Amino acid sequence: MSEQVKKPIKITETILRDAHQSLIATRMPTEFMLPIVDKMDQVGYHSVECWGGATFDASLRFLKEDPWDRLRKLRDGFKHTKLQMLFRGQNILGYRPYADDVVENFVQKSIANGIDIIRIFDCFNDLRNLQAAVDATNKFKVQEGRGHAQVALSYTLGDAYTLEYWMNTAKRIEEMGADSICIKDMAGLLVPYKASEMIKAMKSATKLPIQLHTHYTSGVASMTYLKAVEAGVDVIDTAMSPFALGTSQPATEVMVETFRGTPYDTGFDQNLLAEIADYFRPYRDECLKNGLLNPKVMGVDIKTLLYQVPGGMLSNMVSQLKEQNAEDRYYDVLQEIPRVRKDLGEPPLVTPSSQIVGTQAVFNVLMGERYKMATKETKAVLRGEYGQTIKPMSQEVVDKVIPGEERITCRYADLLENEMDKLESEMKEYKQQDEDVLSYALFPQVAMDFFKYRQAQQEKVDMTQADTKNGAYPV
Ligand SMILES: [Mn+2]
Repeated sequence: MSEQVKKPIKITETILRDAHQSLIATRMPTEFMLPIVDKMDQVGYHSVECWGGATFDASLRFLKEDPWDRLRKLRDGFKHTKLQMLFRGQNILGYRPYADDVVENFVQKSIANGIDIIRIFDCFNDLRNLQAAVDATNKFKVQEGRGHAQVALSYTLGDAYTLEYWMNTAKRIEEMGADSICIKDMAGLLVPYKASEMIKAMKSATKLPIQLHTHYTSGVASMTYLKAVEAGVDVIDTAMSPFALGTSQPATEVMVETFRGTPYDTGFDQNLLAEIADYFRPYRDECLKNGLLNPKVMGVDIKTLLYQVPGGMLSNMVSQLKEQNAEDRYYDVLQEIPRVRKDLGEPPLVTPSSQIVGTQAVFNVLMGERYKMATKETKAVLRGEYGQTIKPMSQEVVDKVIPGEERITCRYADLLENEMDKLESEMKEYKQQDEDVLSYALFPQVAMDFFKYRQAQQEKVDMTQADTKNGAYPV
């Protein structure tokens, strides 16, 4: 063999979505993003992840911004780079399963407003919960001339999650019409040599491109990327250094330099990357100063490997315990989490299953008796509404929590009536664009508060203009 064939590794930049979601509770405002978009657009990224996950909720709830407006502004700025979003399958960007018409409508509006790649995952890896979103993407791909359906497998550990399982699932994803596959390792559980094994196995099972997404939480992520790239992975997710590492992704500049001069060389301009990093660094310092960025999330948390709990779930749990004045039960809850996970059929722990398992574990510990109280969501999981888990759920727990209730084995959304009309009728007095119905569908209360705020702002502006004529300036 002479020279090795060149295969530049492709990079998805996460600083506008997962990086700030993981480090500063998704608080980066649109106005801060826009001035650097032009430079980011010149890098040559495979895509920029900028939407989905918690960005939607946090925009409406905390930043008082219209998430659709953010998407349109980013689309205007990124002329050459694909925009990517994260999508929770049948749960869309929310926390409950929606009817297919809402899923389809959301996909259409996401693409129409600027999204190219939709990364779709299900917290149980139940592919039936991904089909509607994949079909919708394929449908509007034709109509909008844009759209790529990426199915993401939530990576987790357990006896049932064998190489055969991942290979079979990869084949089924190809059959369902997806354009690519992502291994989504939300807690940083995938260690380097396992990644190598897994990528090789999945590459032998499918022709689809494979992307790897991980977090630095357990400290192994950049080594995991190195082994995955050597094993043939096509795309990796990284974050610009000021918002990299810790609970975020490996640093973009570091991975670029790692592969320089190898067949995987990205060809990115390190000076350009440095200019982009210079833009974000003062914001990082500001976040450190105002407490938005807690140094605690920046180190290595090896407990994540022991308990397999994603970072976001740990911080939720800590605040739930704090509210109950029960911080001393932290380790009891940590040990209860794997037991609850087992009772519920050993699903991956990712939104929303992570919150469901975490909250139930807190209840089980604080009530002094397991499942003495069960949340609405735990009951829904046990009834089969969130889909099928890899292992059977505990019969004992089923009998205790939902005695005598019917359980379903079909795809839950098949039982749901279309919802769009009903949703629209509930909020129509505030509707200013079709997308508002979708915001309301996902976060009814939060969206309603935002609509009222938006209206108040608009009226204030009108009043000021009116009063300018009279020479009055009401505040
Ligand atoms: Mn992530």
